[in-house]
Amino acid sequence: SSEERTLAMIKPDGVSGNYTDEIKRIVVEASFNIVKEMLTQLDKDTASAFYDEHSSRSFFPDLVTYMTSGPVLVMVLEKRNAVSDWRGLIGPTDAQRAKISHPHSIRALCGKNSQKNCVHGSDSTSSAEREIKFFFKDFVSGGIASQQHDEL
Ligand code: DAT
Ligand code: MG
Repeated sequence: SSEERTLAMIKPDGVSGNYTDEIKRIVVEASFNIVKEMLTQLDKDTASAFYDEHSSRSFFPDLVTYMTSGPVLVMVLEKRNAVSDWRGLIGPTDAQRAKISHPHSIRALCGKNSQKNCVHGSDSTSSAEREIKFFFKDFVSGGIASQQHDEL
């Protein structure tokens, strides 16, 4: 099918700030199907591995501390053009910039700055594939997925 999947995450400040329901409403309103979801607490190793591409950046230690500061809600979202549509919906990395340039974006809604930006979205279809496998090891597109469908 033409359906595509992306990995979305509501980060610790989004969950603790009670934005989960509002973000899920936006997700459903934008015609995404939430095919998997998992509330989990990232440990240091997991957060570091997830953001491995940024491991040499100066902000990396703070990023790992932030991402392990509370529960996160990880979701697999499905629709046509899921990857770029979700990136469009969340807005730019820096939530302060998002409030100006993309005032209706999710990061404008609940993000604080370039670190505490409330949500994650895969940046490409290959990242989406890696990130979905990272959190849902036995979840492969088109296969057992339909049997594991989690209703809202
Ligand atoms: P995105 O989450 O928009 O894909 P990214 O992949 O460049 O952005 O960075 C991953 C995360 O790292 C980002 O969501 C928050 C953190 N981060 C990025 N740039 C940062 C910066 N300049 N200062 C602090 N944290 C930053
Ligand atoms: Mg990224």
